[in-house]
Amino acid sequence: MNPVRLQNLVRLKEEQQNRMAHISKLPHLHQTLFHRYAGNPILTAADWPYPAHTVFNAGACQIGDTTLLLVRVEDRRGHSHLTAARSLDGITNWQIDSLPTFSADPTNFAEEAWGVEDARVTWVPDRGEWVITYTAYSPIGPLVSLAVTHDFKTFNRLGPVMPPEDKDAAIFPRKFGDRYAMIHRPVSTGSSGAHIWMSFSPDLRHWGDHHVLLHARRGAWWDANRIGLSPTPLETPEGWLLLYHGVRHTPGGCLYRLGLALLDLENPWRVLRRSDEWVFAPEMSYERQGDVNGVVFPCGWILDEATGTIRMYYGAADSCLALATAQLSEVMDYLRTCPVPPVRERPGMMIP
Ligand code: BMA
Repeated sequence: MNPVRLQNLVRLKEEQQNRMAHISKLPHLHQTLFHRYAGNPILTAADWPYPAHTVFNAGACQIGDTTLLLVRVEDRRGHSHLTAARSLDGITNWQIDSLPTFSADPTNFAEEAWGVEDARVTWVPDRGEWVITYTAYSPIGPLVSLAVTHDFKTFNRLGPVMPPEDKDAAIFPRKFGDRYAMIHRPVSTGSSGAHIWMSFSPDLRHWGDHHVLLHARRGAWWDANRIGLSPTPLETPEGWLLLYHGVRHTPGGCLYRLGLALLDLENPWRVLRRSDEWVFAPEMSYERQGDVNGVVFPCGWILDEATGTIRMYYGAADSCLALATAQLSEVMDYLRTCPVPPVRERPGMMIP
């Protein structure tokens, strides 16, 4: 080859390599709040003591020294149930119930005909029990159901609390005034998008005072058109920490990414901060490829008060379960830099 041409080719190659090296460093310009556990995924169907197709989207709670995950298990009919996995370090040596812990009961609860999915777990001190919100799925559409338990062995169903379509629900651990509060995500055709709502109840069964808490943005935004709560709200001295997912529709399919918000401690309908940018997104192969590509979907996180570390458990690509950790102090520092949405004086409708 002509030496000049060869020299040009070498120079072009070097330039390209330099550009690639620069681009591969770019993600580090963004602050990384949530750090993936190097041994991810932490649980897969291969770990299951009975036949399972996929295991993902687990609710999480801490019971004394034990971390309990209430894992969504999909069988080879495509129906889901929930099974408890327990671990002392919250990372390894999971003891998985040998049979489904919480199965659909379509005989008594027809709304569960196609299974139960995506549990969020809240300890409610004034009731002395765990309250589980989950998606009950059937031909009438997905809706929010509640069950309570003391031991994750026996459960008492409170039944459906929201009509379809509604998902991504969790209740707060304490009352505001004399009412419980729940976050959920109804979907209605003809609306400007699927937004995150808040509702109140005196008894966990009867819900009212419904209003939009966080609006899905529009257009090019990462959280345009469809958003939903991810794990149960986490109480911090500065407010309730929310992690929520935004669903971006792309020609290649949906992308599920996560953003943060902060709610007022005593008036949780007031949004104090909301991140403009997503803080966690599918990047690793186990998040990018699976039954549903490009999904990170946490339903549970646990704060270790002693170390200030948050353990976020998330379903990856609707196929397996993974773990990422964050320091609460860093998350709060980040939130303090996020925009302050318009002030809301009382629970009530604000139309975007
Ligand atoms: C949502 C929920 C989740 C699921 C996600 C991605 O609507 O159904 O259970 O992980 O879609 O498929």
